[in-house]
Amino acid sequence: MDITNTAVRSWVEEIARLTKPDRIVWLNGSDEEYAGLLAEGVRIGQLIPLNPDQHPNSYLHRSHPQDVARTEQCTYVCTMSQDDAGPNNNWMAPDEAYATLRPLFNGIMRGRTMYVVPYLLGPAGSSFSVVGFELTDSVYVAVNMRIMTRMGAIAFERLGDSPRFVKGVHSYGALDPQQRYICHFPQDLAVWSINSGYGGNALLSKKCFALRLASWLGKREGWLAEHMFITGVEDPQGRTTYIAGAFPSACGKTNLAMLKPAGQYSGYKIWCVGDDIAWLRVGADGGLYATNPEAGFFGVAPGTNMKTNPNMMATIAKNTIFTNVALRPDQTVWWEGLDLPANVDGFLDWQGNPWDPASGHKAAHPNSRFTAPLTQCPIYTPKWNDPEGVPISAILFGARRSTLVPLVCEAFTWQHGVYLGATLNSETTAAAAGATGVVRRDPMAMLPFCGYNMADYFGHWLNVGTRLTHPPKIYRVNWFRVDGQGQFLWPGFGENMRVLKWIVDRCDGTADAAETPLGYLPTLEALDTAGLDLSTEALQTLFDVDRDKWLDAARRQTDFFSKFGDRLPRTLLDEQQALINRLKEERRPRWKGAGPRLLRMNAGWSGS
Ligand code: GTP
Ligand code: SPV
Ligand code: MN
Repeated sequence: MDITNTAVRSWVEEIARLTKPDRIVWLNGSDEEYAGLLAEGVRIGQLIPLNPDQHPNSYLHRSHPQDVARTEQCTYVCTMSQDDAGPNNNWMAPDEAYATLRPLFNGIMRGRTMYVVPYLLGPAGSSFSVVGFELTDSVYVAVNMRIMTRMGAIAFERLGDSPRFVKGVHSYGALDPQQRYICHFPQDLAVWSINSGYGGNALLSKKCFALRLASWLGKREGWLAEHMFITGVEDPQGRTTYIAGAFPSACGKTNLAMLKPAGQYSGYKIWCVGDDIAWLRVGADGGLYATNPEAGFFGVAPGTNMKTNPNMMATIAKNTIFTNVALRPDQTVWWEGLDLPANVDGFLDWQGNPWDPASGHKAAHPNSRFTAPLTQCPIYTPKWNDPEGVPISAILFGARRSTLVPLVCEAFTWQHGVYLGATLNSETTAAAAGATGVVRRDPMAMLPFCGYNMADYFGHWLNVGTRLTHPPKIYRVNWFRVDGQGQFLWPGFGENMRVLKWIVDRCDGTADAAETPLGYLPTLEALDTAGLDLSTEALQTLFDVDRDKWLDAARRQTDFFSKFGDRLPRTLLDEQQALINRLKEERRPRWKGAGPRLLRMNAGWSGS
């Protein structure tokens, strides 16, 4: 390739002088090149070819057992001042970070190939889009980037002579977890990552650029980079309502983004625009518009099957890279949630060891994943490529909460919605290293991904709201409430269509809601529960508003808010106080449109 952009050339030369690869390969994104990369991956043992009949052009990768998830403790935001990174980020001064990293990168690519991966995040010709480059010595990273981004010549076309591109430098190093760093330098639009090959640590287009650096850019330029799926709900009349939703890692974005409506909703169509990241801007008409900067899915394998997510099963039927799933003797893949055959002889677990189900350990790693092209999704929409993005009518904040939080609740206003997002609590999952099931604050599902002080981030959200002439409605949802036996109360997956339907109808102004201290909850008449195997007791729990517990929860938000000191927007404290006041109000039946059944159900609020 003839590289005429001098800024790119001199930067690649600079990094090559430091890392000293044997070879530099500039990638152009072609099919032949991709085939060559896959062959190279097989040759060096990073990729295992799968059964060509069952999994055409698909491969299995087994990672280092200590390198299976994002490592937040090794992730730094290196702003000049620590306050700009905020209490939500690990911080190192830029000079100190470079001084730590340079010796680690020095000569690290000796005997290796350095791949130069050019890519565009967002549609060609869109004002949303930004060019990035990743320099990596990992062929696994290179092939994943080919799936996850618009990779190759398209990036050079967009960049022209411009020196403005995101500079990603990655080496899997020695995969040493003790020496692992993922450092972000917003001022330089740069990310340096070493000693991990795992998705979110190593595919620098994804969380590092499209969220951490992009959120920082968005703050400066007036837009938002969010950990959100984007999906369109087309009603039987052919009108499509677009919804964006932020749920923490492994809390259901991918599944909701390509939901298959259950039976009675077969007249509705779901259109998938994206499953993990959204860039949002205020349009000329005062509406909020979203694009998905990515071109593929890096999804959680366990739990994915024909019942929970048939669209994803179709998406990953070919041209897919599987990471840390189990392998059957016929070179097909398996994970928990797929049918388990009676005979598991010859099954290898995610580390390649013979698997014994009786041992109690899982065959696939709980954070095992697949990487597949977005355009293979049967319900992907060409709107994904629309330079204008799609107009967003509703924003969902979802979390994994076994207690307290109702199935769905609508914010009174944009500001109240920002408060609902800012106070999101969720149980930790296997997507990040560390204990799972621990409740932690994860504002807007962005705790690990916001590239600057979250106090300023909340302020930015409030600001964007003032620029919207018709802001989307904001909802908090929770599919993960459990009963006394620890069983999920809500069937979830395709049945989440019932909740989406209520939300779409709310956006149209045709669905009823009851006003509660938390926000608007659906009246039982408005939320379709017909045909569900749900006891009255279960429904009661799903919509219960326990005043005492909520008062306690609202008060406990003070600990979190106080971490941000004076930088926190007052509005959030006002919203907290307003919630406390509403919860303390005497049982005043302020219900608007509440059905009698709901009134009975919400005894905790209406007073008993
Ligand atoms: P990241 O890719 O880590 O950002 O995750 P995600 O938010 O896209 O989560 P995903 O949709 O992959 O779901 C994660 C896990 O939650 C999977 O094991 C799913 O089976 C499970 N899950 C998703 N939706 C539901 C639901 O509606 N109900 C229940 N009970 N589980 C769900
Ligand atoms: C997540 O953890 O939220 C993911 C996977 O989507 S990763 O790319 O590793 O961030
Ligand atoms: Mn994610």
